Amino acid sequence: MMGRILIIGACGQIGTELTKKLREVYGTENVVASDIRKGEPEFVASGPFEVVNALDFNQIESIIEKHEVEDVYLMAALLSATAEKNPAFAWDLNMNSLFHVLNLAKAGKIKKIFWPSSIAVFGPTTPKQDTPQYTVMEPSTVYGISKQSGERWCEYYHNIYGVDVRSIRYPGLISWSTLPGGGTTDYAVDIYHKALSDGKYTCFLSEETRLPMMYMDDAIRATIEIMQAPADSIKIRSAYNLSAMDFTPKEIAEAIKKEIPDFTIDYAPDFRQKIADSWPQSIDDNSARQDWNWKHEFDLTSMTSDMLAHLSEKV
Ligand code: AKB
Repeated sequence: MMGRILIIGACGQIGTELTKKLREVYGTENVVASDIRKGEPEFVASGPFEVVNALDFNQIESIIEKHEVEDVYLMAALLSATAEKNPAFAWDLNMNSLFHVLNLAKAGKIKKIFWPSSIAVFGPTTPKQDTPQYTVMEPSTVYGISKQSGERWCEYYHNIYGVDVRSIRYPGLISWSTLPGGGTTDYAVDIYHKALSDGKYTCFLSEETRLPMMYMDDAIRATIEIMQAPADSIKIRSAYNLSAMDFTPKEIAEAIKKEIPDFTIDYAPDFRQKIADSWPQSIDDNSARQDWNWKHEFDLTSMTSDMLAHLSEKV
């Protein structure tokens, strides 16, 4: 039997859905969810769960030994907007949790790591359209600085110690079943909830702010596919650009209006505008498409129909 999988940060936006999908693929007992605190009782009861502080090396090591873990998905992180409010803690959490897992792999205690990077590795001096895999990277947020440094360390541990670490630069992620926690792209989830509950939404980004985005189904599939790919097809050991769609608040509002004609939007940009303005508008992800056969499925129209259908059932 293959070793088990550990997800650190399993109660977050990506972690919750990743846990469910990995359990479908590998069996509930083979996927251990963990987070700093217990999440929804239903989620905690749905399979093996451990309370783990991502900053506690010994705790992670003992859970790995207890459950005979082979692969770790390290999803714990402070996202862009929250990180700006607490830069020192963001740096500590985002970097040291990664070092713990990289060092466990270096010591031969685990075989494979997934660690999420982000479009936040790019900055105001990066070309904004079709941002290439290799380009100028001068991130201006603490989150982006931590992700860029993390990428460098992943590549270093791979090159020097042979650690099998794989990573994706996620764009903004949109999901009906879990809420985002403290990102700049969170508006693209809130807008669907408010469209159904209030028929209107006040957006914290301006109407023409274009950002790369992806539906969660695609993001989870990409995460599992990059981890399942043969090691020699993963040519990039920092992190892969990944793309599905890009849109502005005005365009997502228009897509919603096609299904909810009375929906209205207004704009009140806040501190997150500056973060969004420093990021790419669209991403060139040819390397991921060539190396491990990445293909997205959802665009703005199909995502909007799926989001509204699922959220309407919940209301
Ligand atoms: C954020 O907005 O901080 C995240 C991201 C793009 O990494 N969604």
